[in-house]
Amino acid sequence: MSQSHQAQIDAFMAQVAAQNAHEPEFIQAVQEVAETVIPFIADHPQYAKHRILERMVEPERTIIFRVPWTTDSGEVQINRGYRVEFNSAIGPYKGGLRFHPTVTLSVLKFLGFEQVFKNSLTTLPLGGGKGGSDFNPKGKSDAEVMRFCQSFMTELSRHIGPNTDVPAGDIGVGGREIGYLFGQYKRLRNEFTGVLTGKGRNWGGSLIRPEATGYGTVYFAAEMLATKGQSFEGKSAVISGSGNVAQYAAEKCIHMGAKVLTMSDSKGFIHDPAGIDHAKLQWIMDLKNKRRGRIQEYVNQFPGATFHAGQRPWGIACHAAFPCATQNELNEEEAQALVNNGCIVVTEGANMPSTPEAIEVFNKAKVLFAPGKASNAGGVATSGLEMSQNSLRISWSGEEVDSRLLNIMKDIHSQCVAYGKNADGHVDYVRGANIAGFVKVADSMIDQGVV
Ligand code: NDP
Ligand code: 2IT
Repeated sequence: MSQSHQAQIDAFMAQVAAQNAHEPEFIQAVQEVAETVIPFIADHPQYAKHRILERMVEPERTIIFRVPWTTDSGEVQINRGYRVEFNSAIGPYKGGLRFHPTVTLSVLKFLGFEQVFKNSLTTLPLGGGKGGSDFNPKGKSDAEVMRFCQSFMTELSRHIGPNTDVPAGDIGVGGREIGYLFGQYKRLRNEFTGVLTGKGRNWGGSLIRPEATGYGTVYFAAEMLATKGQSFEGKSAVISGSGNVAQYAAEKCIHMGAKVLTMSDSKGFIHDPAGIDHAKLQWIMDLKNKRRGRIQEYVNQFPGATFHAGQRPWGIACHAAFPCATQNELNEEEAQALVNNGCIVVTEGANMPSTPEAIEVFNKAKVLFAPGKASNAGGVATSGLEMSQNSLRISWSGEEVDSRLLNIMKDIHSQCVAYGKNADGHVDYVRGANIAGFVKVADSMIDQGVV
């Protein structure tokens, strides 16, 4: 990178850091975009003239609210609720809700900022937003989760709508929570609309939406491997997480002929050298989704496997790695271990799971590396397909949705290659995703004037 580009990036980031002090995750996400997009803007001065990037790092609107609710024993609890409506240049705000004790404004701003680029890459008319709460659904009864969701939606309902802002799930928000949120919105507004995605099959949900993020991530990884003339047949895969994204990434890996060696949760990982097959994965899905148990219970059921308390799975030798749990869950040392053990492709199912230092390691080693904003976009893309079906008041078959998802992932891959291919043929998917995502939003912002 030239010295003058570096100076521009440093000056831009100094301003962002000053205006967003105490928001480390947000600054990390902006830094990654600035490093790739500012050199591009240098060759396309219209974006500098309209101060597009400066506008893009400022959310259009941030809503923060009190969420009071009562436990089953009658105690009053108070949580904080958020919705960051980041950018609506190409469509209504769209993005998930996260319920987890680590939720802060910084975390939701990083997620909302990345969502703008991701949604642009999907080819669909979706703006970017994110929301959630520091509420912890773990260990709560269904009735407590319902009362929390109803209180959360009582305030959120003033700010969202099918043409304004359409939330969905993320960590801690699955089908159960979307149901309670939708029920309360409908009751308050007396209106049955597609205001949320990830809905139940009987009341407007799309087939394949639960599977879409994990499936899409593996479709994207298959496209990456295809650039080297390779496939998943006979390869080994290491997956972190055991929630929605991890489960369906595992399912698609197994479909494609890979051996899945690990899954994890926040307490540690399980390693099954024989491979997690369809039957074992079904057992994990029941454990996590119905019994709401912990991944370590796997080793009691399948004694060939081992549980590694407090550890992450990146030390296990594999061809392909899929971080599918949370941000900054794969650091420099762990990236080096993956490279040393022969890993050739790293495809992010989670949002920002690799630290900047880890990404540097992958780049140096010329490992195929895809950032979540490209490779996990299948979830929000299928949410976009759910919105289309709701507007048309029809429901497509699973095959129809799956084939649209596959085509969208191929399209995103092509966009990354178009903007990210280096002179030596290596594809920098981070640069490709950031620039391709940026251009569509930036051109739309110019068209719409200074708003
Ligand atoms: P789930 O709540 O279904 O599962 C989350 C998984 O990650 C669980 O196994 C959880 O373990 C683990 N996890 C969560 N927080 C931490 C933490 N701080 N440290 C270690 N492990 C943790 O969420 P999803 O599967 O939906 O989301 C996973 C990732 O994928 C997130 O980054 C999310 O933003 C991203 N994503 C999700 C999409 C979707 O459609 N759902 C779409 C695109 C991206 P435990 O049970 O112990 O907490
Ligand atoms: O990070 C994400 O893309 C999601 N959690 C899915 C968002 C959506 O609106 O489906």
